Amino acid sequence: MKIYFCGSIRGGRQDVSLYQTAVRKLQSYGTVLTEHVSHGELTDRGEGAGLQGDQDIHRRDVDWLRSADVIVAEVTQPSLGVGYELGRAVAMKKKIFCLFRPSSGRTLSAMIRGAQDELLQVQDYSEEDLENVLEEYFSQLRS
Ligand code: 6IA
Repeated sequence: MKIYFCGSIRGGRQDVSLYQTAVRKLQSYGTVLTEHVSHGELTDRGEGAGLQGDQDIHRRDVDWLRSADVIVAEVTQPSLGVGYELGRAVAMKKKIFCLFRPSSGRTLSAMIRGAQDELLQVQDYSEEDLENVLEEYFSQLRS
């Protein structure tokens, strides 16, 4: 299974340790195409893994999105890039699992929470439940 993980880069790297936990868990279900999103050395200027043109990043990411079986997005830290990826993924009729932490004090965009349907699911969770909510989603996907 090919999994596309979305998390904030230039939107802010505050949740990078959670992205690492999510990616590690997701790797037990398949290939995570976007493992770099969880790399600690990647800064909010998006420079950590070496220089690459934004057009190349966009082209490669949209190709990966097209090839993905499922999209998992941590949406607590607002990110234009993640919102864009989700919009493209909805248009591609992909299965999408969005994870949001109410304990952040933020309110999730209505354009994400309001997009829930049979393909897009929004899950509120707390940090210590991250692996469990992923386990539940993927066991239901496989059944
Ligand atoms: O607007 P943001 O930067 O927060 O958008 C983050 C989302 O866009 C992530 O889910 C990524 O899939 C994608 N994205 C944004 N910047 C990059 C990027 N930057 N590389 C790959 N995907 C990106 C440059 C780092 C690279 C040299 C490894």
